[in-house]
Amino acid sequence: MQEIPINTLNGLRYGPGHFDRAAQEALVEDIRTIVAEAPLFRPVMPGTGKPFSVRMTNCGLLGWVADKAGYRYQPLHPVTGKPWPEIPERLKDLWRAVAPDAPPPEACLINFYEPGAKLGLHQDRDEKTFDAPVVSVSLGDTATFRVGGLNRKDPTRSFRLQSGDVVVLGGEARLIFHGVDRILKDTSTLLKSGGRINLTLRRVTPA
Ligand code: MD6
Ligand code: FE
Repeated sequence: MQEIPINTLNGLRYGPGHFDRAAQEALVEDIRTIVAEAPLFRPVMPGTGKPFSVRMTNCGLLGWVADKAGYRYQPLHPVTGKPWPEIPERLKDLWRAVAPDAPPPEACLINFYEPGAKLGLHQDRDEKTFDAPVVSVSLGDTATFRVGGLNRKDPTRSFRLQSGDVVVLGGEARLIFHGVDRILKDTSTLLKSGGRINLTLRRVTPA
């Protein structure tokens, strides 16, 4: 993992090619199993009700949802009313490897981007603790990932996330603004119909 200093903050780490092709394929299989049990849904912005361009689901004890009422973590799928499936062992292994001092992850948000989808600049701050990092895995088409500082107006830089790459936002960088500008079409053969999956593992409650 390489440390990427961002606006003088430490704690943004980048692991290019952390997962090889075989591991990426195994992760996609894990995700297919999860999506069969916990179907993708399209969240809407609180207040305005504007739909996100990404579709989502979760695994873990808690899942992140967004609807007219707000952003929150909840133990049940908003459509099926069932508990979220378990976090795959392969992802728990990743968490232990990159966040050995943190308690186990409670939530894994699964974002699915079709070509054209994006994710606005945001902070991950709906958790009740910011002590643990947020750990992400990219699968499928390459994304341009933008990272800034602790204030929305701070300068940003962007870099490409390819299939198999891992990003960790921890330490001083735990609450930096970040987002996905665009998905670069046909840059990966991992997903048969194209697009991109991003997985983010989080600790939600204090240990
Ligand atoms: C994405 N990622 O890569 C969106 N959040 O599609 C995130 O929002 C993210 O990559 C927290 C930590 C790492 C991330
Ligand atoms: Fe995020």
